[in-house]
Amino acid sequence: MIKVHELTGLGSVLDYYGERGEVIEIDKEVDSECEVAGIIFALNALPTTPGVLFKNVKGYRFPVASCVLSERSRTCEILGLPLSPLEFKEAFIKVSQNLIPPVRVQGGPCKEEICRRDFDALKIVPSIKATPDDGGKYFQPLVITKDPETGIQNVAMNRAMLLQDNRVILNVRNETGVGHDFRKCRKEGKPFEVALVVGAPLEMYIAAATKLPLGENELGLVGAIRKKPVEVVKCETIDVDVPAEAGFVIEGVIEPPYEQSTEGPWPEFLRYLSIPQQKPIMKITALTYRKDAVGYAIVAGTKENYTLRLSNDVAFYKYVKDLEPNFVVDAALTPGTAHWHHGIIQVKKDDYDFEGLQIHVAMAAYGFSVYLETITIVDEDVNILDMNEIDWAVTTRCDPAEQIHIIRNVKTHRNNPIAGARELMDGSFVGKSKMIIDATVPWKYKNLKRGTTLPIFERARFQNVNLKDYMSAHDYRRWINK
Ligand SMILES: Cc1cc2nc3c(=O)[nH]c(=O)nc-3n(C[C@H](O)[C@H](O)[C@H](O)COP(=O)(O)O)c2cc1C
Ligand SMILES: [Mn+2]
Repeated sequence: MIKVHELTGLGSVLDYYGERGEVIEIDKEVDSECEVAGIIFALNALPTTPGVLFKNVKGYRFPVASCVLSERSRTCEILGLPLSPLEFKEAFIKVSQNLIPPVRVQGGPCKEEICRRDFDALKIVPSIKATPDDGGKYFQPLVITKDPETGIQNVAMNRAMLLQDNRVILNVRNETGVGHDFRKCRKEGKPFEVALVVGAPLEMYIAAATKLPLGENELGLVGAIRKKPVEVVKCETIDVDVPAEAGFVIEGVIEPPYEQSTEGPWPEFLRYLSIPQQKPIMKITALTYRKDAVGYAIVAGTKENYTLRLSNDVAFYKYVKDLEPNFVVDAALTPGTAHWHHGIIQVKKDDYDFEGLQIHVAMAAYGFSVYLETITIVDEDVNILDMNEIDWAVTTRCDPAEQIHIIRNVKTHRNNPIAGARELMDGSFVGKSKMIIDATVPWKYKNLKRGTTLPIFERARFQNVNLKDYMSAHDYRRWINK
C-alpha cells in the first residue's frame, strides 16, 4: 500500500489526497489579491478543512495549493508519525535526534526550466496579497542559507514581500538561524546568498518551521522523517543546495551595503496586522522551476499556520518534561496562540512535597522562549488539549488572589499588540506583564471530604456505558459512527 509520507514532490501528495476527496479543486478564476486568501481563511474556519487546489489564479500559469496541513490528521500522516498527541511528541523528539543529512545529486525536477536572464520571477512564481491593508504581495517560502564559516545550511520559513524588478524584502529576525547566517556574512562584508523555495513537499515546510539548534540543517530532519536522505542540487548562481523536488527555486543575494526597505503590514499569526519594519532587500539572480510546479499559499492566523508550528509544541513539551520528569505529565502550547504564547503544563501533585513545585516549573518554563506570555498549570485529570477543560480548571480550582502570579515588564514579541502598542506610543521596550495561572487543586484541599466519602474536587462519576447497546444500528451510524 502506498504511504503518503513516502511520496516526494508536492504534486504527488496533492494527487494522493485528491483521489481520497480530501483536496477540493477550484476551477473558477480567482484573484491572487485578497480573494485566494479570503477562500483559504474561510476554509480554515470550517470544523474540518479540506486541502484546496486553485487551478486558475489570475495572471499565473501555475496552480496554487493550500490547507493540506490544516488538519492535524493529514499532517501526522504526511510525517508518518502517530496521531495520539503524546505519542506524536515522543516520536517527533526521536526523529529530531537522528537527522539524516541530504545528499548532493547532479540534476532534478527543479531544474526543468532555468531562467538567468530576461525573466521576471515575480510574474512567474505565484504570490498572494492577503488583505487590502497589506504592504504588498508575498511569498511564504522556505528560506535556505548557509553559515559562511561552517558551510552548514539552514532552512527556515520567512515571508518575503514583493517589490519590483526582481527584488523582494526578506523578513529576517536576528534571533533565528537565518539571522545568525546573515549577521556572520555582514560582519565579513560579503553578499548573503539566499534561496527561496516555493511549492516544496509539505514535510519540508514542517521542518523549516522547526527550530533546530544552530548548526543543524533542517533538511536532515526531513531525511529522518522519510528514513532516507533528501536529494539536493546546487543552485545556478549561488553556492546553496536546494531540494531537487522543489517546485520553484528563487536564487538571490542581499548585497553590501545591505539596503533595507519597509516590510509590512501583513496579517500575522495572532490575526493582527504586523507593525511595518525595515528589512533587507534581496536581489533575484536566477529562477529555476519544474514544469509541473504548484505554488503553495499559507495564510497566517489559520489552522494551517498553527499545524505548521506543531514542532514548537513538541519542543516545549521536551523542555518542560526535562525540568521535572517525575512531576510533569504533559505540556502543550495552545493553538489559539499559534503554539507560541500560552503554555499549559500538566503536573501530578500527588505528594505534599510537590506543593509549590508547579510554580517553580512554570518559572523555569519561561526559559523556553521570550514569547511565552502566560503559563497555566493544571492537574493530571485535565485534558490539556481542550480549552473548555482549561477554562473549567481555572474557574473551579484557581483562587486568583492566591494562585495567579504576575511578573511585570518582561520582553516579548512586538506583534502582540498589547506589547507592541507600548513601543509605538512611548518608545519603551517591547514588553508586558506575564502571568502564571496555577489551576491545580491546592494541596491543603486535596483530600477534603464532603459528608463521609466524596472528595470535593473530584468530578461527578457517571456510569460508563456503551451507547451501541442502547441505540438502533441506524441511529448509532447517524450519531456516532458517522
Ligand atoms: C507560516 C509561517 C511564517 C513564518 N514567517 C516568519 C518570518 O517571516 N520571519 C521569521 O523570522 N520567522 C517566521 N516564521 C517562524 C520561523 O519559521 C521559525 O521560527 C523557524 O523555526 C526559524 O528557523 P531558523 O531558526 O532555522 O531560522 C514563520 C513560521 C510560519 C509557520
Ligand atoms: Mn535552524
